[in-house]
Amino acid sequence: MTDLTSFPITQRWPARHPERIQLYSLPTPNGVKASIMLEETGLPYEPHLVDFATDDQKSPEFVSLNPNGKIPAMIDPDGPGGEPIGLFESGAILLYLADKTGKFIPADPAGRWHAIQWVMFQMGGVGPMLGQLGFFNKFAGKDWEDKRPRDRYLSETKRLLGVMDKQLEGRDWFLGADYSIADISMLGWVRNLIGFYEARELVGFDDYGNVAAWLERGLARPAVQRGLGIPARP
Ligand SMILES: N[C@@H](CCC(=O)N[C@@H](CS)C(=O)NCC(=O)O)C(=O)O
Repeated sequence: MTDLTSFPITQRWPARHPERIQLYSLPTPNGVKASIMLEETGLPYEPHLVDFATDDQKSPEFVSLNPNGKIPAMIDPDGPGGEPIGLFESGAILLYLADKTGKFIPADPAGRWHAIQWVMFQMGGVGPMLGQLGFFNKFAGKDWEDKRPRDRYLSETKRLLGVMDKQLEGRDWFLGADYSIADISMLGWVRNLIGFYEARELVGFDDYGNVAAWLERGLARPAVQRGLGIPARP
């Protein structure tokens, strides 16, 4: 019987199936990277809802697994050498699950590095910039009279969409014919930009036809649709 009691997070979110991967998350653009990947790979896992309304992500139990206090985080009871491993940072989680399963990352070294490169592009650019644009367009920042902060993130978002659009010219997915963790890292962000963040008109999304077609292809995947709702909100 797998024992995860050495992970304090399991005191607040008990593992009913400790032999399965434990996911601590919420369906936000960073959270859904992990749930989509888990759904795509078919690995057995147990999702736990981390509720921002009660600041669960800052609780001592959560911070014991992720000192950065942000979702997603996970425990794989069957980590390297058969020992349990805890992980945070969605990019690291995607890479770990890709390596564990050999899925959604090319086997050849050059292709593998290209996948990592686009995941880094998402982690360092797409996530932070689109997230800030969301803040200034939809949330507290929208009331700021000075529009220069919003416009800085707007122009950077448009620039990034341009980079993505160029890469997707003549390609179904970021790496070409094969869907990969690069796509998984970005789908939730672009969906949020034009959905929840209500920035479709603002960024002129229809100017980025390759990105729009890619998003549609991604959202048509059943595992993506399932992952977008996991863990279910109360
Ligand atoms: N670089 C981190 C970012 C994680 C992140 O920003 N998560 C957000 C949700 S999308 C969060 O937990 N926010 C709650 C908070 O900051 O308190 C990753 O990719 O995992």
